[in-house]
Parts: sequence; C-alpha cells; structure tokens
Amino acid sequence: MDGSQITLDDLSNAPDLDTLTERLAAKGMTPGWIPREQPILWPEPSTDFTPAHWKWGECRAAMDGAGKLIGTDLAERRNLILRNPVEGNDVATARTLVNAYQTILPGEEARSHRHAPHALRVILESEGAWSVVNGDKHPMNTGDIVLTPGWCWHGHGHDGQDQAYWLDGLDVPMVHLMEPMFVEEHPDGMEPIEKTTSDSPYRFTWDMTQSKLDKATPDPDGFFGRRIAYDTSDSMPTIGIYVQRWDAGFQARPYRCAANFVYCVMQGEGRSVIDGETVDWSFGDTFVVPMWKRVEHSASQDSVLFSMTDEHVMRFCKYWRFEALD
Ligand code: 1HN
Repeated sequence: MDGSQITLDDLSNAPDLDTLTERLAAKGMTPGWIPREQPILWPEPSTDFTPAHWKWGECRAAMDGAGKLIGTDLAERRNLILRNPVEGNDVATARTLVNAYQTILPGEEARSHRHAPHALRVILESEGAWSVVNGDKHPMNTGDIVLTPGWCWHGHGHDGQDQAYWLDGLDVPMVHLMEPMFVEEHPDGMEPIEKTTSDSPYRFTWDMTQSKLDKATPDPDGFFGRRIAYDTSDSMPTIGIYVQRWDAGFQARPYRCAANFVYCVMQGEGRSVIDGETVDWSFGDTFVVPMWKRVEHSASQDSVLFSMTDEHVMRFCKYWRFEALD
C-alpha cells in the first residue's frame, strides 16, 4: 500500500484491526500487541552465542602457517579472528567482544592505524615485540597486557629473534551495534616513535600482575577465587579486565551473570563447565562464557587466567545481575 494515499480518516476510522494494521505498515508503524516470531521481551537472557573454545596448539600452528604465507605488507594485521559459531556471525567472539590471535615475525612492522573500537593485547609468547601507542613504544613481552584505547594510533613491530604471538581483544561488535565506527590509516605508515615507555598506564607487565595477585585475597563467597581488576574506566570503559590466579585444586562456586566474558589462559590447566559444556583449558587457550550461562570453574594446576568482559557496561546501564547456582 502506498502510504501517501492514506488519509487521517483511513487511520482514525479503519473498519477492523487487520485493515488498521495494513495502513499502519504503510506509515512505518507496527502494532506492539501482535505476536512476533522474535518477541520484543522475554523472561531472561537466552543468547545464541555458545561457550566456544579455541585451543592454543591449533591456533599457534595456524599462525605459523599464516606467517609463512602472508606478510604484514599485505596483511596489515596478521590475525585470526575467533568467530563464535552463531549463524550469520562472522566477527564476534562474544556478543560485544571480538578476539583474534595475532603474530609478527622478527623485523616485521604492522603499520599504524587508529579506530573507534578499544583494543587490548594479552602477550602469550614474545621477547622483543612492541606496540607503539600514540608515539610511545610499549614493549610487549610474555605475560604483559597492553591497551590501545579507541582513537589512539597504534602499530606493532618486533626487535627480537623469535616469532611473537598474542591475543587481541576489542569491543568491535559493540561499535557495530551502536554504529560510531571510525578508522584511519596513519599517513606515515608506521607512526614515528617518540620514546620507549617504561611506565605507561597502557601497559600491565606480568610482574605487575603477579605482585597485585600476591596481595589479593580470594573472594569470600568463592565464585572468583583470587582475582584482580585493572581499572579501564577512563581508558576503555567498554572492556573490563580481570586476572585470576587459581591454585591447583581450586573449585569455584557455580554462578551466572548478566555479562559476557572471554578468558585467556596465561598459565596452568583446568576445567570450566559452561552451560553443560566442558572446556578443558591450558596455556594460551581462549574460551567464552556467554551472557547468563552457568559457569563452574576449576583448576587442576596453579593457573593464571586473563579475562575481559562487558560487565561494566551492564552495570552502567543498570542491567547487571548475578546469581549463585549452588
Ligand atoms: C585490530 O586493529 C588489531 O590493531 C587487531 O592489532 C585485531 C581485530 C578486529 C578489528 C581490528 C590491531 C583486530 C583489529
């Protein structure tokens, strides 16, 4: 029906609901009361995102394969995106987050760009790789966590001897949803390096994480174990960071919460049962705990896990909920 033909009288005096609905459709309206294939509201979160798991051995081998076949001249970022196997999804690892494993060869440079999405890296194997963030060269050595907040120029390079590997984490899917996407290539290719930082708010070294963990006490309720948070509220408020240290034999209480989590194993081995699916994790693995899925973590060896989450967004929006499940 051509909406421009519809008069005020057609709208105010439709003979029946079906006719009114048709006329509404032509005017860009839909009744809120009709049943829908996808309802507007539902009783509790029921995401299609799955508790996916990527194993380090396979991902590292694939990065080695990519390292032989493509250089950073062609692949500005030689990264492997961890796509959650949801129909129609090509990017997101969890609903609001994307993760990728990235590798760089000694002597290579991955030129600088900047974009609206916030990004971070968890360094899995590196001696001598670096990220330049707004002109400051940030060393990226094994165990470091390096931030590149939105719209900061960033490029990567490698002065060491051995291929370097890390996990990237960004809020790209959230930017896709909200649509404030901007991206720009640096006019010089690799941005000029002004200095090497020794003390940057964007770099959390392995030693820094360990000494914070040494001082942390396990949460009294037993859900998270010994866990520290890095404060990203000023730099990148969409991505919260926790690092947890679970000793061999640690068994967490099961819970579910209204936030998405991606974990990356920095040390050790253990098992997380997520929505009935068992994830046996070890060094370098990445796994996802989607929104409102029951999770029960345990460690069989002394372990350190990085995690990133949209929890703070949920809290800011006042959507946050947490439920014990034992
Ligand atoms: C990105 O810009 C980087 O700059 C890494 O290193 C991973 C994944 C998706 C979109 C942009 C980087 C990325 C990315």
